[in-house]
Amino acid sequence: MLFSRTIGTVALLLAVHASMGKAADLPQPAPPFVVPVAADAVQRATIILDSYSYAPSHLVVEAGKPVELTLTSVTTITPHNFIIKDPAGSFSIEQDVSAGKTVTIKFTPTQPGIYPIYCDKRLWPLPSHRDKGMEGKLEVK
Ligand SMILES: [Cu+2]
Repeated sequence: MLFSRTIGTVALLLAVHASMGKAADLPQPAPPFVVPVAADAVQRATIILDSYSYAPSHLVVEAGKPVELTLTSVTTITPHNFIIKDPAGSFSIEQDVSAGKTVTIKFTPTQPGIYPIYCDKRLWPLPSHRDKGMEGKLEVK
């Protein structure tokens, strides 16, 4: 009897703990965007650059297949860029995107991992665009 009551108490505490965990997770991060693989095996996505964000900001791709990203700026004055680098050196992209312009970049990530994406533009002495939230990540599986 005492045993079953103890089990019941433990179950209740676990349920309370689980619901507290959910509440503590707010606000939710941007949902990951799984980049589709086209018939030619290229993983294509379009990213909108604004002040100060990338949308989508979290891309998921497969290792060993080319990634082609169309970068479209929707700003009227502010220039941005798109930086993503593999510390091991397999790719290194630093692409300027002028206001209102669209450019395409292509690279092939070979190592699974999470690579930061960011804009390092800065109007001195203001904080960089990355500091203002213009960052994202590429998740390579
Ligand atoms: Cu920027």
